[in-house]
Amino acid sequence: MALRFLTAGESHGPGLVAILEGLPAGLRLAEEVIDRDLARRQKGYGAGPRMKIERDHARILSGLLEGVTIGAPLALLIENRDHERWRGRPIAAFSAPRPGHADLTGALKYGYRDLRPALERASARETAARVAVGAVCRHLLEQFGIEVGGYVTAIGQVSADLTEIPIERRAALAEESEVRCPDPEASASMSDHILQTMKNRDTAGGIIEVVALNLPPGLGSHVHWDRRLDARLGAAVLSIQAMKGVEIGPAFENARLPGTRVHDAIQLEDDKLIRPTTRSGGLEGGITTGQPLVLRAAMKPIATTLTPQQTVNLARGEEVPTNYERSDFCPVPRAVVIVEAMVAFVLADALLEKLGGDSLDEIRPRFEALRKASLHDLVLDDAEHLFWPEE
Ligand code: EPS
Repeated sequence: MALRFLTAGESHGPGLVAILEGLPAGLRLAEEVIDRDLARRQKGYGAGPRMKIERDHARILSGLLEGVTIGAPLALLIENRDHERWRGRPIAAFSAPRPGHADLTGALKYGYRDLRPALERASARETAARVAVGAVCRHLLEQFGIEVGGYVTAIGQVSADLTEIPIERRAALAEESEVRCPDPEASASMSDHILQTMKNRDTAGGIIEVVALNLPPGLGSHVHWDRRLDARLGAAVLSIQAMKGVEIGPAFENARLPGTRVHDAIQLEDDKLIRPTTRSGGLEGGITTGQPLVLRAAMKPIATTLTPQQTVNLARGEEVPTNYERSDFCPVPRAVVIVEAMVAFVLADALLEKLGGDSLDEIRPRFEALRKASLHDLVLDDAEHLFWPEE
């Protein structure tokens, strides 16, 4: 692993902190680059009232001198504006866990005297810190022409039809939609579905697709389970609050088809190796093929519902309905930015691991020298080999 990060902070505490370690020196960076993604994360139909309170801004506390990284850890601070309303005030007991949240499992594990500590750290507020880290990683990838973008493909029962929209245009089109969906018709139905969900005092989940363009072949590896890029992407995305499924390309659809209809043929055009279809999702053997990388994430409807659910008051030992905690109705449009962030982090890590080097100046020529998907970059000798000689 070349890059790593930590986050700290509670949802209603003073703020969130992230430390990103492993960035090369020589990357020009401004807080605005991070704030742009933080603002995108706050915007989306179905967000709760908290997003009207916060104006997320990341302060870069270290690792940057004269606006350029120095190879040292980058420390980021995002203050919680909402904290003012909580500081110095007694907070009512919270003893009835919400089914599906970390309230019960967290309390069972850590032995809390109140469920709030579980809620505070499990909350998706923490994803603001991840998005800040992801924005820096995205900025690094952009230095090499690699783009990461995402969009919503389904909310509840409403699915987008993306067959006519080229993969390169989807993320930009999605930014024009309040539900971050590039299909305008589906967008309108998704907004209706979210409105209906709010009226029903319920929550809605959905599916997010993230695409990475212009990746070089050769990131990740087939040689060990924890170096396979699909595994690293899967773990990173499943670590996001409420994400319960990940697929690379149309994996679940592929599982129902015969092999001859699933795999992307290999063709020769001049001396370039061409793949006419993209069903692999851009990864073969845990390694990038050089095609667009496509990842989908399934987000469950969040656990905090206005309609009470059945639970138990753990302090009093009696069955009770859940109490409503202020929350989102459908965070799926906002969560696109979080999935992008985790994908950008994994790809930046894999790129740095592949290229090595301590500064951008050192890394750039290595990127240019990478093997491309063409015959003249390969060294096959078409000869017999004695791979396992007699002892
Ligand atoms: C969340 C509940 C809401 C959301 C929060 C996640 O927070 P609060 O209880 O403060 O209203 O707004 O998301 C964020 C704060 C955020 O920044 O995305 C939860 O229960 O997970």
